[in-house]
Amino acid sequence: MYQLHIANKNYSSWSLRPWLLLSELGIPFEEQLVTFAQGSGSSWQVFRAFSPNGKVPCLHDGERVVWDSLAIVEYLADRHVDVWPSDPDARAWARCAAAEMHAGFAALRNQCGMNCGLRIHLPDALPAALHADVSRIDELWGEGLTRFGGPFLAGVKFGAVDAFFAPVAFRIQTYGLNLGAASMAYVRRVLALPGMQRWYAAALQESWRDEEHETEAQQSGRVWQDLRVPTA
Ligand SMILES: N[C@@H](CCC(=O)N[C@@H](CS)C(=O)NCC(=O)O)C(=O)O
Repeated sequence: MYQLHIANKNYSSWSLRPWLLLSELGIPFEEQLVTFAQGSGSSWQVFRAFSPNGKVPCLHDGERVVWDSLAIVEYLADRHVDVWPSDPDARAWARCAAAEMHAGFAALRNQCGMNCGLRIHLPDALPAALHADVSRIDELWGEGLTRFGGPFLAGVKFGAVDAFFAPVAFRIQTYGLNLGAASMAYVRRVLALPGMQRWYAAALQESWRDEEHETEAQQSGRVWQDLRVPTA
């Protein structure tokens, strides 16, 4: 059976992507959760025990080791149906959109780190780069939903492109970001997925706190709610 190495569910946006894809497609896997280590660079040393680049997620399939979320998705696509849509137009679009997420949206990733259990007020006027990222996501989602008819980004079925944007749904919830009506309806659909609900419930039960992620959250805006269980 596949073993998927991930980090804290509250923080690890890259881990969420393959975890959600495996969960929603009903592909059996064993989760190996290793919490972030305190201190800059310390996680790298810990994660190196199972991941060549010292990062999560990392998939083990017997002796075979596959690291990086996009490579994991492609590895799964070679073995399972419905990772990418079967329609060639939808498949090409889904791959482009997932690649754009994988390589881009730096402002959103840096200024609105995933922190599932927190609720944060951002300043009224979003920094320009963050505003541009949010607008592009709104545009991209609108395009996918219209062109392929929804309810998911590349058509009727949930797939890798939705998994790639799933952490954005948590960010929208945490930071109260506002997108157009179609995108907000899509966010509600993604948050309601059984896999997302399981991930979220587990994230709220985590009593670990990672200093670096917590500081980032404090710097991004005003934290007005913390729904997580208290620290251990
Ligand atoms: N491009 C990588 C990014 C992976 C990544 O940055 N993972 C973070 C956790 S969400 C990590 O392992 N950080 C540990 C560190 O940098 O020390 C992917 O797509 O998997």
